[in-house]
Amino acid sequence: MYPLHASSLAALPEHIGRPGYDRGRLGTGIVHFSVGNFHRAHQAVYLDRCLALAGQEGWGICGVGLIDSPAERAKADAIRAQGGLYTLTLFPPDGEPSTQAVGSIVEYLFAPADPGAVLARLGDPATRIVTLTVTEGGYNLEEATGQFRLDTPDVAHDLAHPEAPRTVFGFIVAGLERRRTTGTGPYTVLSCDNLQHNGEVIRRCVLAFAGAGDPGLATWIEANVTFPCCMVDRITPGVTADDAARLNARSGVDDGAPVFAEDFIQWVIEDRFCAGRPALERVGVEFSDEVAAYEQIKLRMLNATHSMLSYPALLAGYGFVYEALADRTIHGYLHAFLDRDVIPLLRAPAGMSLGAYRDTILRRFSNPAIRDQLARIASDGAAKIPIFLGDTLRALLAAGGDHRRLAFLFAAFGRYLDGRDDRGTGFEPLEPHLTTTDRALATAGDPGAFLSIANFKGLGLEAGPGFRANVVDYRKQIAAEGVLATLAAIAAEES
Ligand code: CS2
Repeated sequence: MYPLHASSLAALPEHIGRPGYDRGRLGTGIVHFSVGNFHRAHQAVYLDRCLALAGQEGWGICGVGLIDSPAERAKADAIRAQGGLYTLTLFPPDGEPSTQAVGSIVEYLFAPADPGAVLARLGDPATRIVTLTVTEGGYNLEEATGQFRLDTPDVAHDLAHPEAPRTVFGFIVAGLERRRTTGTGPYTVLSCDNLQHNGEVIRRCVLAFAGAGDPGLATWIEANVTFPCCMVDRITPGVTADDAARLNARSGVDDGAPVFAEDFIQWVIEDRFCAGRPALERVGVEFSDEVAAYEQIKLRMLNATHSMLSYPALLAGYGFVYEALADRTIHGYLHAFLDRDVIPLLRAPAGMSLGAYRDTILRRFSNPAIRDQLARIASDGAAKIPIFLGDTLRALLAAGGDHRRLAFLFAAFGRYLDGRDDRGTGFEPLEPHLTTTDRALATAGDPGAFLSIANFKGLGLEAGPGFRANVVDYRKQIAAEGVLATLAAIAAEES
């Protein structure tokens, strides 16, 4: 096995791609919060390509870990031990996988151990962009109103201790405060999470947080900082210990933190960077004024289909996305969802075919080399479902449209919260955003009670009185006959 660290790069075997630049000459121009697998398979890869171009050496990434847990500490140690290097293996739907060593993360800071170092990096004039992937549910928003919450313990802590923040909001705002006082000028703040208008959302969070501490700072941010929206896309499964061993055995590299992904990749960004940006347009990133349309289509088609899939498929006993896609009943239901429930509500940007996009999504999900865990996609459903399915549901309810597939999905989610599949096998739903009250509702004897959890408040379920009744009926049918029989019955009504 070949080791992976800065001085071993040249010795890696021929078939491993490696950085096309001298890492020793890189500067840090970007600070990224939450270095997950997705960041390492997406943004860091575009930057890796970009750093190989003349004049782009200043755009290395400083990764920041925010969560104080043993797993995150171990990850920080693994990333640091390899000087930020890691291998990424891409699995095309047909053809041979390929592995490359990615070199764009030049520094890694673990914020809970040293928040001061993160603030110093943010205050450094070389930092010109701050990016974040803190998950869809990580924006600390009030469910019903969408307003930023100032009363959560970590935010309250950060408002009281700007010198040692815990949250991404505390860091971004304290960093901007430094730059205002020192006259360094602003940095761009770029959210890379799957949220409609993600730039607007992070802007709202940052302004609310800043305004609560110092209204003058909020005014300065409003006038100087830009928050571009962007659409990000690459399916990046979680990496289990087995996956890591499999990836390392394939590549021959002894990587403490390998990543794998599909070969598809896309990033569409609004070109509004207040302090300069890398030449990303030269490495495949699209800059567009129509980001909202791309975001909407991706969230309402790709991410929504993931959500539509994961709960029933887990209940049916499947573990991976590709396995479930091979089930004709499930495939047909997803196709019908996209075709009948979603596409008629969307308008494609010029030159894009929604039918072709639908087929691409179903093909990408069917790739057997991408062992994407249904449990990963199902996790945090309370936060993701309103984001990915909310607009479609509201539109169908308002128009009195066919909401059977969505009612079925909610029924499956309610049953999933019970933690038992159709065969009676138990599992632990990963739902970090459920409150104690929510959990009580989810496990109440009443099969419709979970529809009242806090995160579903903005869904307008009361606008469709038949919806709740349908959800309850489907829950009973799933309990009696199983998810697949219930789905088959819905499909049979159609033909
Ligand atoms: C998934 C996404 O988490 C989810 O629910 O839909 O992680 C999805 O794989 C990515 O957005 C693909 O770009």
